[in-house]
Amino acid sequence: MQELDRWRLKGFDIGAGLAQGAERGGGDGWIDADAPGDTYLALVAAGRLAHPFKARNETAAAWVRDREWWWTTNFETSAAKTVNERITLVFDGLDTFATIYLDGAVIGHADNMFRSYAFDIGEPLAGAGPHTLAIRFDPPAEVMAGRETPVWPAFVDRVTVSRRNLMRKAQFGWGWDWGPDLPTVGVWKPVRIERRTTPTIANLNFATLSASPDQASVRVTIELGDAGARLGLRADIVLMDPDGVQVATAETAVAGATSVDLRVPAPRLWWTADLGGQPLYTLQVRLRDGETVLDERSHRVGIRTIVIDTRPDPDEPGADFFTFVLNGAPIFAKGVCWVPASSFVGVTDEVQYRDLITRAAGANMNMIRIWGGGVYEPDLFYDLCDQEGLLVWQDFMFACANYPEDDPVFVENVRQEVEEQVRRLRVHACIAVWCGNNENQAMHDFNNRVAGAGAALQGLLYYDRLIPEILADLDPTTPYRTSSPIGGPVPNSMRAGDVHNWTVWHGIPLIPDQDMLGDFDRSPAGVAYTRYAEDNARFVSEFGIQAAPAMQTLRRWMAAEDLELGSQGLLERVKDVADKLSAMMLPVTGLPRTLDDYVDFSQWTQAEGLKFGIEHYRRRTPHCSGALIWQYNDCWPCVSWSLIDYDGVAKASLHAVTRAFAPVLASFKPLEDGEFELWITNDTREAISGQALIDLARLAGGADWSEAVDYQVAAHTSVPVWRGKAHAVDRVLTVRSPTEAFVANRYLLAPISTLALTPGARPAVKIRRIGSDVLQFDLSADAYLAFVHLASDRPDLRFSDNYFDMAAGETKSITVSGIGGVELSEITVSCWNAR
Ligand code: BMA
Repeated sequence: MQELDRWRLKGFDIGAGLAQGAERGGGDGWIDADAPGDTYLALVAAGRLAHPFKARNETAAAWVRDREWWWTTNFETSAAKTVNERITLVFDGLDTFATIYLDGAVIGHADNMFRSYAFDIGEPLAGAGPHTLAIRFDPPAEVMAGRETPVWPAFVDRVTVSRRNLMRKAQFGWGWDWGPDLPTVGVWKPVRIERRTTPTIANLNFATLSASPDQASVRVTIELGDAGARLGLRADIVLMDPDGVQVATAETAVAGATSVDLRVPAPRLWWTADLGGQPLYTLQVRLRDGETVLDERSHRVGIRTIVIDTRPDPDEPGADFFTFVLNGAPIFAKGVCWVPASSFVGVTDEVQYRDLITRAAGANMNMIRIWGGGVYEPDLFYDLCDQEGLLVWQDFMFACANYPEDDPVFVENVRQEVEEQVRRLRVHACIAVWCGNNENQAMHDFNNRVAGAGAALQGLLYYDRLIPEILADLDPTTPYRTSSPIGGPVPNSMRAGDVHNWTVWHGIPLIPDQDMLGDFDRSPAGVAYTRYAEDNARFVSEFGIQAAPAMQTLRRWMAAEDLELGSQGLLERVKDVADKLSAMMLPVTGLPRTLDDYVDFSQWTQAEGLKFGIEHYRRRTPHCSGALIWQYNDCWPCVSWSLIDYDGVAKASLHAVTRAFAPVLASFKPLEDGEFELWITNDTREAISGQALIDLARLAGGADWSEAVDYQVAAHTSVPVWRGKAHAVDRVLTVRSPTEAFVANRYLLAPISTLALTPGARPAVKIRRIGSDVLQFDLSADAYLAFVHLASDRPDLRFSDNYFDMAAGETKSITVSGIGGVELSEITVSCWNAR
């Protein structure tokens, strides 16, 4: 195998490349590029383009999409082709409309960024070389010229402008309400030359058919590569447990696709991070012809069953459950929606993936939804989710649009894409559900009924027929949903399936006990996060609130003169309507007057709002069984719904969410009569019992009263354990566990803007070095402190907790770690009182 990772690229006027000999890499002006890589970033590195994320440069990069880009590389073949040899040029991904030239002659085309392409180059490769490989990428607008786009009438958006729905290309690249308009182009995945003389194992699958403590039944499927029709081949299958002990073996004849069922005694089951371990077995398959081994392949696999319980909910007539059941145990899905980690989709590296995925597991999450407007992520992503214990809700890449059904070439292109992605990903223990698209049915329904547009929905061919047929064949054991959201009398119904709650933030109407329709209400009261309390959804697969990234992140990317509220540079980083954030903040923090205020106010509002929503949804266990936040991460430095900004800096919300997602939750529920209930939510697999200590604490110190209540809560259950009165702007309801069985919690009795905090109070701080890369901050409070946080100019520092409140008399220790050491001078400590 020969990797082709060093390339050069050059832009031409449309149609001019060939005339200038680009197919042979001729002429000058080529710049270096890596594969996988990205054209914009190669131009930046060569000094030909100002970084599109810096200052106000996004629009200055608009010319890139309209050029004809050529990528070229040279290679030599080490040995001459033998008689039986196949020499294949494999592209894992080309973005998007590509014509491939080898030594000046066309050898193939590509038109789907989500597929790999392989070309037999045995014949054209005469001699050792050097050979020239060149790829012409045609501008999408040129390819699409004259093509009609199925759009929703009365809904003119970027689809109409970009015709993104006609291209099998990352949809968010054409701009989204959190992402810049920077459609990528280039070799975005690895390229290699493979030489083979024997049949190969093309694909391995491993599916758990059933699992009990005594025994699991698993199915191994082996698919052979192109020469697989050869007769008489056999395969040896070995399954080893995490300690390397063989637990099952089989020997079978193979041809085409062959399945073998194995029994695994006393299986060690794969669980999500919150519920158990992630034992990974090793599946090894050896392909042989007689005694000659032709190929070997292995995969790390997990034994687990997963189904979605959609039975009627006996306690809520007219509604059905929507509960993931892992290894027979119903679970509450706690997690986030994932968007590509960079606009430049080819450049996200292992360090970033590892950081984001381990932090999700560390934030008490157990599910990540890969949203349908991005990309199918690389194998590494799913390997990490297998290892960390995160289930993956996998959308197919269709989002917020109609998709053409009447073009057989497009349909076939989608078929190939779906088959390839299902084959690649189905083997992973983490894959919990396949999902046809993001919001296509819901938006269509909404447009038709609210906007009165009577257009047909185009795309059901994929979600209702093509995808489920492929899954029935290739992955029958993993659940499938036709869309997110879907279920019930209308797609976004609260009675069945999943819901996207955009009442909060977008003001999309929500009428309790009916379905989400009515008038938009974008007033501060209409979008207030307290409206999450009206949501009776069975599973919330999107809900969210925007916040600014850390000031330090803004400083790294914005022009100094734009670092103020209302500047053009800031507005360009808010891709949704900027006023919506004001409506969210107004009743909570009041409106900011400075950029520093804006960062703090928006982060406080987002953190408090998500906490409120999660606590509501979790108290509804088991009637509600999932809360996936929109959105986890960012593809560029911007103001968005993310919990972690583009530079990797956690917003206050990530820490609030981590606490609210803890397996056992103690939360106060405000009642309509002004009283409060304390609820204990138990997401573990065992019944729990313990004591909760409740205080009505004075902000200045001391408490009006303290109470201790005992609780007993069954697994996957939520119950009220106390009811009482509390009011006044200078008091706070607090709850804690004497045994740290749950995370301490509090309910502020007034918005932070009117809360009677002791002005100027700060934590007392003692700092100790507890390792070369770790500092410990011991904090103590004399009065109630809100929003205590540690900050740094270094985006790589990680804080064990941050943006928390401290009651008077409370102490807390925080560790700060950073690779390569952390210095005291790099960290500041502040809080809301001292603003
Ligand atoms: C949903 C998502 C995204 C969008 C988000 C915020 O519609 O699926 O399309 O970015 O809400 O508006």
